[in-house]
Amino acid sequence: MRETLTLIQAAAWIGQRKEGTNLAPGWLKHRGLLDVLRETFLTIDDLPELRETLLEEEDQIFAEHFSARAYNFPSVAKYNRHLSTLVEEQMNLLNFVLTVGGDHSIALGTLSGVLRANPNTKIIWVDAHTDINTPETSPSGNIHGMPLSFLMKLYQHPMTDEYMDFVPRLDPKNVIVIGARDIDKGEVELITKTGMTVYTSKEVKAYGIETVIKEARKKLDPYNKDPFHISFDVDGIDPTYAPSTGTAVAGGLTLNEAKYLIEDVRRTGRLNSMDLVEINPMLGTQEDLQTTLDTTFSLIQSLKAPESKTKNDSSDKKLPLNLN
Ligand SMILES: [Mn+2]
Repeated sequence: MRETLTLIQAAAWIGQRKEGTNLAPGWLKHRGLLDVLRETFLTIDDLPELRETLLEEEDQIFAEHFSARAYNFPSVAKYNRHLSTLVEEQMNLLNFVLTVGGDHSIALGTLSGVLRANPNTKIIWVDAHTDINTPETSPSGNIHGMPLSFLMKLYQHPMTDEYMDFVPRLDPKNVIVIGARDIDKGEVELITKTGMTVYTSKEVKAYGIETVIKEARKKLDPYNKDPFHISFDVDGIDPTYAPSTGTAVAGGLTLNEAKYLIEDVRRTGRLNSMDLVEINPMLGTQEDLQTTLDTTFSLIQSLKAPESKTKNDSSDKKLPLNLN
């Protein structure tokens, strides 16, 4: 169980079109994020915020020559190349790496870093969407809906390949999406083609989160040996719990379901990293912001080690189970 946490603040927003996700790490810190983390981990290593540089000219030239759509592609790719190095370094220190976004395009960087450090890592992707569009299938052209396709190398083009050489290939059978309920037409085809497992939020309601996460883990990691990464998009939860996000869709996971999921994976002792993305403090009323904040902190508290057994743990200092 990793007890030292590295906090990476991925202050990014250009993977989609609503400014504000870049402000989430600073806002969360201002509202007490470090205190919440200190309750949950023994040591916190808080790295400086990683800001974007908008390469306007390069992005514009790219857009003029590219036949499909992927807005700000060079800027997003270069940001994530940098982020991947940072994540890889921190993973190699055997720290728990929590990356607070940012929009979900930052998963290009976090997953690349995590997979370079541990190629066997299994990914649990909590999201209202499946984020597997390519620049050809995407209705919006926003890269936050495309990270899985780039990671799986489903889209290859000399213009994008040139920027994506830092991305290792993610095997589709090493990722499971949970909570999806807004899947684009082109994505359905890609899901079928890759065989990626998706549990919709309806399936979570039907079978129960306990069954779904147990099945997901068994499928990803049948021998109970591999590390896990959770890429958590707050729009995976129902908007009643996390309204301050850019692409909210009704009918999501309850907070308790989301917490159970995180606690279950953490209990394996092999959850080594997590992303928390798409929080946008510029969206919603004061009440919406408070609700989103409470939810975010509650999700982070789910990381509290349920049975913090280390070799030297001779006292009965066990942390209590946190299942409510
Ligand atoms: Mn997402």
